[in-house]
Amino acid sequence: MKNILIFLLLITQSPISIGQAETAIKKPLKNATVILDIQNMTCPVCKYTIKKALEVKNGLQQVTINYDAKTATINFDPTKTSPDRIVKTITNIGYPAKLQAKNQ
Ligand SMILES: [Cu+2]
Repeated sequence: MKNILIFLLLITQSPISIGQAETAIKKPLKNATVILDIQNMTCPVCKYTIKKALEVKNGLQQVTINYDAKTATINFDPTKTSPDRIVKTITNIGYPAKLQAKNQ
């Protein structure tokens, strides 16, 4: 009986350690953040237009647009998009954008 208990203990514990190892391997690479200057935002609704375009075309979820400062702070996965693509997406929908100097 004692042996069976030890055996059960071993088989119930091993999947946990395998699971932890997989989590460590699948951990995503660190995201990057850029700040852009955006022109032509004429009303507060413009920021939602820009956010939507970035979600659809670049798969971006973490976009913070400051209407008063005319800037966008964007957190992105460098393996899925790039600052150049982000700038093009915003510029193409009518809001000329450029990276702030401190990003470069
Ligand atoms: Cu607007």
